[in-house]
Amino acid sequence: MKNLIIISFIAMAMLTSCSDKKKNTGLTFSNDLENVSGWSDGNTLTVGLGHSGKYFSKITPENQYSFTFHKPLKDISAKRVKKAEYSVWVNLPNSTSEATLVFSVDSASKSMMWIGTSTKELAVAPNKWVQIKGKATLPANMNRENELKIYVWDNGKDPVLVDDFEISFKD
Ligand SMILES: [Ca+2]
Repeated sequence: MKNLIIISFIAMAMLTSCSDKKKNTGLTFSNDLENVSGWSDGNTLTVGLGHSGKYFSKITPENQYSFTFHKPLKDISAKRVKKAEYSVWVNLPNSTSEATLVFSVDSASKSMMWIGTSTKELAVAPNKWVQIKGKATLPANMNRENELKIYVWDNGKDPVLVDDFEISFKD
């Protein structure tokens, strides 16, 4: 009997762990904060028709900086971060609108690295979601205390919608 109780206990535990994938559905909301670390929203989170789902980051000439990924290099990897590949989807209202995908590394007092990929370099059709991509190679002597940032900068005259960042590092 004792064995049976232990077996059923294990079965119960397995069931619980299998159904542990929480979803934000109905009236239940969860957030394990695992994906929030390293991101700040800059008061740009907007509800509407996103590239994915209904949430995106909306930037304007007045509030120019999108959702931002920011971490000290030492917190990204225990080894030296050598390369980064990153992308984001943007939606511009006019053919004259402009936004720039920015990769930067800053020390406490100054900018050590800045790479901007402008929508001007792409044939961006208005009111369509388009993907912008960037790549960066970090110099070997880069101080690991320095903070890396990736975000979209609204350097044009119109609001710009931003969604679906993808960032990968090689160490
Ligand atoms: Ca989204």
